[in-house]
Amino acid sequence: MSTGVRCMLMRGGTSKGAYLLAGDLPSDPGERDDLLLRAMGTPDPRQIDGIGGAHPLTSKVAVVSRSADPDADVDYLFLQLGVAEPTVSDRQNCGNLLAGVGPFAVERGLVEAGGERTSVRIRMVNSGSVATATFPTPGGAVRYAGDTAISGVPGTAAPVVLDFAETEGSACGALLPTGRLRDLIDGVEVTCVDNGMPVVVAAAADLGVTGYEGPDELGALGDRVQELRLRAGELMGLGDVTAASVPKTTLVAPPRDGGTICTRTFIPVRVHTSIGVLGAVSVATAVLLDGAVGHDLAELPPPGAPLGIEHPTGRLDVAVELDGTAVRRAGVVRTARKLFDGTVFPRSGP
Ligand code: NQM
Repeated sequence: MSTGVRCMLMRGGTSKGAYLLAGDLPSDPGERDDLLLRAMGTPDPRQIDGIGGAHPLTSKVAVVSRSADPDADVDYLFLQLGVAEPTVSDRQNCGNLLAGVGPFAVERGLVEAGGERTSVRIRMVNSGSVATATFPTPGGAVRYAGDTAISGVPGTAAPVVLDFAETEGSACGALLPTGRLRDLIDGVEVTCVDNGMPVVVAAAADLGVTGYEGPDELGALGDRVQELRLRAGELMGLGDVTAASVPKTTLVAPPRDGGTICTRTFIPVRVHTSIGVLGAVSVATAVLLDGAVGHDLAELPPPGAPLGIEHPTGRLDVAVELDGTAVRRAGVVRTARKLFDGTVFPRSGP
């Protein structure tokens, strides 16, 4: 292992990460995590001695393997690595890195390309749920170039359509993990929701901001958000979430760019430059629920139309179909790109 590990660097949606085959990594999770920390250059705020990008959105790993589940083609384990802290967490999904998993599986020969387009059924090991990714594979090879633009990524690329089957909470086991549409925490009304990502939704105005500030202007709210999510984490059955990457917190305000709702998201205390895919799916689900925080602030589209989740660098359109308070399905369009394929050399010491 000290000589290097086969690794592909990919942009998945608005995130970037290292994609590896499970078989190329130590099977012991402790040894695996240690190797990944050394490969990414964690702990160090600059990750200068590794391939991490010095931000949670670029300190991510996808571990992929063939699936033994008859309902899936591949298994995808997402690992969020700390930047300055030596942490590795498998307690959340990542819908952005998910966009690269299908192409990676074809690139590595785990799945055969199926014609003009290929659909790959991906079991998200972190939550046990299955997503289907569909992307162009003309002539049997993944095509990354295309006309699809997503907010937060310059230029255009080929679309990766992600479909999520019904979920019952990714980490919490329920769509409304506290059993209520609203909870009152430290005088702030929140809705705790988990449709793929545990999120605490609060009105921006209740935290004394407009919700239209840029990420840099909201950094000072970090301590307040941490207090809120610590209490929410307990109510959601997640226990002590001091060092966990979930729940996220999303502040909502009325839309102002033709979308459904405006968002500013903390992951978990740093402000996201956009919003996570499954985070957006969870927020969209909350605003659809009559009585939830955000419902009255939203400009809801006609039934069946996508919900436009506005964020600091644009908008993420999410399709969510509900049946009462049960989720039928959710979908989103992303893009992904192979950036580099080769061997990563983890540093030798801790
Ligand atoms: O919500 C950031 C991201 C994510 C996670 C985060 C994600 C998701 O933007 O599905 O993609 O919430 O930590 O990649």
